[in-house]
Amino acid sequence: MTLRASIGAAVIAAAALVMAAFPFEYTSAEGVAVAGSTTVSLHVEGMTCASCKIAVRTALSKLDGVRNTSVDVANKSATIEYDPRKVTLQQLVDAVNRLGYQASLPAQSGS
Ligand SMILES: [Cu+2]
Repeated sequence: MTLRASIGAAVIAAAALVMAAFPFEYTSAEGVAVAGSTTVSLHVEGMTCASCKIAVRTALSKLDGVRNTSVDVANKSATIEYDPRKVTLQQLVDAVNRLGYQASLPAQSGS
């Protein structure tokens, strides 16, 4: 029956779309391909107290894909464990910057 055939075609098309939208290999901004989880330390300027620390940590935790965040005010850093398939490094930086702090990407260890 043609209806059944067209449903089958639609399912195949949908599957093809999903595969196209989610390529198998993910490459993070640092050029490191990671499966599921990666950790980055952002440099964060402007944090001065415990409230800043909580604000940054909370904002980061709200992002889908962020698993763990630890913020160190003294060292001006935020260490984030995240799933690069769900959230990008730029989104992490933006979340901190929206609060009024200045987050920057860590200097890459050169090759
Ligand atoms: Cu503060």
